[in-house]
Amino acid sequence: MARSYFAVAAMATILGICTAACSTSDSPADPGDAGNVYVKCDDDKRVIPYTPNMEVASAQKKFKFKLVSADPAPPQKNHNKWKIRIVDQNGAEIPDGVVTVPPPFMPDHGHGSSVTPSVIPTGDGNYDVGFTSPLHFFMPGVWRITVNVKIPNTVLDSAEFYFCVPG
Ligand SMILES: [Cu+2]
Repeated sequence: MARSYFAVAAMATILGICTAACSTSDSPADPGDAGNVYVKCDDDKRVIPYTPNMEVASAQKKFKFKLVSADPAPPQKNHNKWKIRIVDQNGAEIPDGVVTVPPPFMPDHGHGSSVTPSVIPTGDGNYDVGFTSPLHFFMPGVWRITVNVKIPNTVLDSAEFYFCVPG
């Protein structure tokens, strides 16, 4: 009897902490991880509206990072495939350097996807991302997709794409 009372009390405490922590969000329309409220975040200041061949500024300004096309377009919940293109300032393919895309991250929720998307070079600075292992946006909200160019252990340049995944 006493044991179950404490179990219930402990559970209530955990839920109380979670309610306080999980309700904190930069985006008032985002219900967090709570569930089934329709998420509208396309007016979020970080989010960029999807257009084919969209380019985002990179951290080091060494290379140009372009999202050539997304499938589905615009990005949607669950599995996504992107064609990206990364070239130097003269429009030439990066001679050496490996492109990596870590698992997408939800900055407002403090968690990411557990899936590391595949990155396959297809020539002339083009890369298929998510074709054999997906870009997995498993819930609605703001997602950050980071693209790195590395030579093996050093990041030469990187860029971030922010998208609102509705749902
Ligand atoms: Cu989330």
